[in-house]
Amino acid sequence: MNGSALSAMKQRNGVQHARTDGRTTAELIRLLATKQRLLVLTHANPDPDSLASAAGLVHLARTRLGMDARFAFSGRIMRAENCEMVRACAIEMTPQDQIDVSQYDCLAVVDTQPGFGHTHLPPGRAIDIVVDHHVPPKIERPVAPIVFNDVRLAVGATSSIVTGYLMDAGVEVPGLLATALFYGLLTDTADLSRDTSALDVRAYEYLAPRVDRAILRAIQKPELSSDYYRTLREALNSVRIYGGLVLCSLGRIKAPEMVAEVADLLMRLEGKQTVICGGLVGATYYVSLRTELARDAYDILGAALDGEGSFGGHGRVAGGSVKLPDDDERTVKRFERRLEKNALEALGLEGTSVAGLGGTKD
Ligand SMILES: [Mn+2]
Repeated sequence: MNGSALSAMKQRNGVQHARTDGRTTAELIRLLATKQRLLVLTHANPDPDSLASAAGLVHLARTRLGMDARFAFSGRIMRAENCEMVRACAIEMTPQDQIDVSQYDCLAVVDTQPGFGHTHLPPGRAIDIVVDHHVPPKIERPVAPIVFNDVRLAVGATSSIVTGYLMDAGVEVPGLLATALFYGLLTDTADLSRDTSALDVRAYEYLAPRVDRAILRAIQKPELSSDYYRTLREALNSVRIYGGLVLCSLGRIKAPEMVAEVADLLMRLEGKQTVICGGLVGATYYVSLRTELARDAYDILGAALDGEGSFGGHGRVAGGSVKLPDDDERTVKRFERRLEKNALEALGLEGTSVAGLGGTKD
């Protein structure tokens, strides 16, 4: 095992301690001070942790350095919770395709890294700043070295790292931003129950008294459409259980977030160990995987997709998508059979009998 693999393993096992000495923040501020205009980017369809991290970095650059800073996103804001977060916390964001990247002399990427499939960065442009907590992707040919590369695998949320910068820099965090960062931290660490480092706890304690509790509550329990409940009914009817593996096909869905929602819900089913949910939007098949096995969710999903599509994730959670040749029902069924077969093989469950939620063999 080489040195970096060993240190990655140590970091996974939580040996790496959260940095709290402010040296990293000082480096970041020194870099920002040499720039005029900052563009903050993240992965497509940003989740609460990435939304809050981006808003926090923009706030740091504007408040501490007086920079012209902006957050640009690609894809769409999914889940009723995330839409409510953006609305209620007044997160300023511009669609990436409406941005003239050449107007910015500083590019930052938060909660993801160049090289990830779900991260669409301006082609040919060097990235100056990366702030993330995911295992770095293997990149064949980076455009240029990243000047400030703060990737902390032991930290549960990028929101915690960004909160650390704000604390170190002495920048006051207003209530709405504190609420966003707090929610980002809660979602990525499942209320501090997983992947939680000393920095996550420190950020939590710093943000907690600043949070607008009524807004937080509104974000966590937003209204849901009747369409949501209809999809849920169909999804539950389709559940296939193979021992500890729960598979669920949502068929055609309006928006891809529903696969993750149902996967989360099914992870509370007694007896489950791994949940895989899939659904079709256009001709793209979206997959969400959750597991409580020791094996990384990313590895299991990789084996289940067997080289098809793109995917990401870490720890107990992974997601991906595969562009199918067409949206014909037979094409979808064929793909789902492949996915099911690969998943059963990956988990050593070949030959296990199948049951539905009602317990009847189907
Ligand atoms: Mn994150």
